[in-house]
Amino acid sequence: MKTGFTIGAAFAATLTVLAPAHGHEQHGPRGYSAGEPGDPRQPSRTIEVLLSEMEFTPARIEVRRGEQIRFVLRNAGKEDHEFLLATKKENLKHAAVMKKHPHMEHDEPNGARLAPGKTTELLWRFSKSGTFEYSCLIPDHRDYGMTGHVTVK
Ligand SMILES: [Cu+2]
Repeated sequence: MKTGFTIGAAFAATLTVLAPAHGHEQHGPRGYSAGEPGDPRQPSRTIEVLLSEMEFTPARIEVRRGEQIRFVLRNAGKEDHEFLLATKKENLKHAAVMKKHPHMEHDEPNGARLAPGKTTELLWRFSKSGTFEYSCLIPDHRDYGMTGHVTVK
């Protein structure tokens, strides 16, 4: 009597059911909380933003839903600063992580870290309406006032 030869294979098959890998926690399943990376072939409006201790200039901007903005970011200060475009909720969560890892670098479509005197550009499409933020999450900078607001109508 030979029984049980196929049991092993059937058992193995049930073990292949795995939870999907958890992506980068900051991003939702469809990408970014404040819209999406821009398309360089589409028209855009340029907005220059200066970063310094401890503020963004301008600290408030308004855009139309669907509008594409070419942010020209310049660190006019004496320390490193960053510009991270997200919802307030996401930035607060991210800030908590950065308290533990203050030298965390960002090289993502929705953010940049700049050394003093540096300039960079960020192309962004505000595809969602609502209120979003750009904030510097280097420990304490946000608390000292380094947050700007974007209203998307
Ligand atoms: Cu800063």
